[in-house]
Amino acid sequence: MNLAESIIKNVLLSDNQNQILYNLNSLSGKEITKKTLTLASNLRATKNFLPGERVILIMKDSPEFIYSFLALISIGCIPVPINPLIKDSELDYILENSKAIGVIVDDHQYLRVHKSMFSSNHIIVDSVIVNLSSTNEYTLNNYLSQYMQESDALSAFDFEYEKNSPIAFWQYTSGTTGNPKAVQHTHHTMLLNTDMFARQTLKIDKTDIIMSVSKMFFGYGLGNSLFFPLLVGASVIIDKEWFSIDNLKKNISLYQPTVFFGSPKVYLDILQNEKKFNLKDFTNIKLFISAGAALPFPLKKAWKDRFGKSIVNGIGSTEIGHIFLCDHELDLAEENALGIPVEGYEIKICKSDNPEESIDSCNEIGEMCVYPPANTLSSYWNMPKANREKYKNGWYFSGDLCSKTQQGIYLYHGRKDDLFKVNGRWVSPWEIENIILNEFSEISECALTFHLDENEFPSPILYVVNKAGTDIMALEDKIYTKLRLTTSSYKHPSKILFIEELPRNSNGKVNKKQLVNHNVN
Ligand code: 3SK
Repeated sequence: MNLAESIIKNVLLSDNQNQILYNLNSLSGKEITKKTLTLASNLRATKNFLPGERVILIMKDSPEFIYSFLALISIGCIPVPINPLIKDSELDYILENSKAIGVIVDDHQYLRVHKSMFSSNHIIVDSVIVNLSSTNEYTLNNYLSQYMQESDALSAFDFEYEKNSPIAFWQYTSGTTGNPKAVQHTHHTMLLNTDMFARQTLKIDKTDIIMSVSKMFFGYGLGNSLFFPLLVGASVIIDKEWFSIDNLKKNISLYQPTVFFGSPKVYLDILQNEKKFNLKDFTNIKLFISAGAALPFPLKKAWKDRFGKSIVNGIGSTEIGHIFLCDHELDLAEENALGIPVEGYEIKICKSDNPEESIDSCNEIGEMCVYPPANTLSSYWNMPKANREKYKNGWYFSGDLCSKTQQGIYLYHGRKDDLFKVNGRWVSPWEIENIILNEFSEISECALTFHLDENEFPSPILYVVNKAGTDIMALEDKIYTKLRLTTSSYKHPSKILFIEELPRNSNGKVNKKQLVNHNVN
């Protein structure tokens, strides 16, 4: 079943009254799907928007994001949403790597996409929908001008494109090599996750009003704000602004959500600004969910003490598509407890990279591997080596270190490799180290790692071994200037420490673990 077809038919042919609530406006789910069909029909008539072709979406959360994304899937094109704050150099990489034939941008992104395409020798055109393979340019309004009647639109449309490709959409994720990898998702992935996680586990239904702090360019936000409401029939609050406490408070009091998707950092920010909130603000919210990073136990406890409701802690990944393990309705005592698998997902702990060699005994630590429901296993685009490493016999190797208790509860023991998350987003040390070593000949070695701040959130720390006679203050300034120009700010070190040598293990490899929480004061 085509993913967009399921959503559109579910909305148009049901009695769901779901609303997209935004910016003091609202649009019904039916309006969104009619726009989707109109845009899809007109895109299909445009040369180059052919099945299997990738189209990059650089948009803030908006109704336009939703119907552009769905229209592309409807005609077999593959939408690739990316963070609107992405650096131009990263955008260049993705444009090149994806071989995208088009870009859909919202107005504020318009000029920077031009700039980026200049630098990567793509064809420059003036438009909001940019067709990279020709000099055509369009605005969404051009496309929507031949508005079709709902019934004509639906009956005239055929969704037979799944035959050409099982892939519905891509999401880029950072990997150990530093370059982002495109995760290819099938049509079934989010149909199943919505059913298993949103409908059956969380029991979200059409009476709910969903609010997600995570934006739709990220897998967590895409599920929360697009798939869950449109497939379940719930309403959703979307906001193009980035998260702030004032904005959050405004949206809560304006729209009264019943389900709230946040991250550990968001819950901490709310607690730190608790004077701005009162219990009344949260009375309609029956479910608080956290994902994107490990939820520290003291934070979970402080939230319950303050607001009287538990936060559901979920573990998900871009490769699986959404949350596959959580602690919903489990009152767990262990501080590092993650919970149990979401129905439909099998989980085992492996002690080697052979999925058949799983750990049966309790409390032994290994890598958590996930076997998703039929037809929902993803893969990386054009990365055979990474595919071999992460996907084996239908199992996805998550890189999370876990153990299992006798009661079947999974416990967390950190990440297998050096990657770490800052505010829910992956930081690849290699990427930063490479930039620095390439740029500064006065640096002989460097290592990016992290320390846990006073709230137990990871914060990047850069260790630098410099050559004798270097002006350290000037070097520090130059490093920050370089990083500001080339990478997103969440990857920047909160501190740069100059040391004499990096610790090494017996094989001569840098031992980063020794640097984690090394004295940084
Ligand atoms: O936690 C995550 O990293 C994640 C990524 C994609 C989709 C959903 C989630 C929770």
